[in-house]
Amino acid sequence: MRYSRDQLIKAVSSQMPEKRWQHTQGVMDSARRLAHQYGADADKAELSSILHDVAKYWPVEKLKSVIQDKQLSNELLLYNKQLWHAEVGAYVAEYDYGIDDIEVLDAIRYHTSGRIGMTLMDKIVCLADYIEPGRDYPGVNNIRELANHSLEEGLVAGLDSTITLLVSRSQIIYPLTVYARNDLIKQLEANS
Ligand code: DGI
Ligand code: FE
Ligand code: FE
Repeated sequence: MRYSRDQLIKAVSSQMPEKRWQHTQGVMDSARRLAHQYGADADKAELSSILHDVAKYWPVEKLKSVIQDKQLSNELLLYNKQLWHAEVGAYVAEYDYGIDDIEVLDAIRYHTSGRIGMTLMDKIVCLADYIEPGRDYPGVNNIRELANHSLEEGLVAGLDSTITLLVSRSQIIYPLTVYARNDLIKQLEANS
């Protein structure tokens, strides 16, 4: 079945606590705004945002079994469980909600980790997730300001804040996050 925007919103919002749905709405608004500013398709940015955290409240065992059974990135299982909802979210978007746009599916899949060669849509959704109006963590206003003039600078600052937090807790870092950050810095250097 093909879902209309309203049907999708209804289906996704009913699967999460009110607070998480408010976060999702914030990401939808921020992603639309970034898409307008940086020349991306605002409807696609919004669609990716509606679905980006669809699997956030799945039980860990269910996330794990989908990653194993559907042969998604098994490597992900070696890293923080908080990364798993992104990969499973892309799967759910494709198979439960009939999304076949690879730009949208990848923006969902990489919204937490980032990746090397992030597309414009990947960048917009990942950064919108960092700066949506409901976010409140040390440094968020600096990331919001950077986002006003550069997607890459905003993302480097966002990924740095995540990496710094993980380091401060002596937690494992998913290597793709480090690669994503390094690649964005290389992009900035190439354009300077
Ligand atoms: O789902 P959200 O809370 O909206 O945000 P998210 O999908 O960006 O992140 C989920 C959490 O994953 C984030 O607070 C930090 C945590 N995390 C754990 N290990 C890693 C990681 N995030 C990244 N980017 N890389 C990691 O290795
Ligand atoms: Fe997420
Ligand atoms: Fe999110």
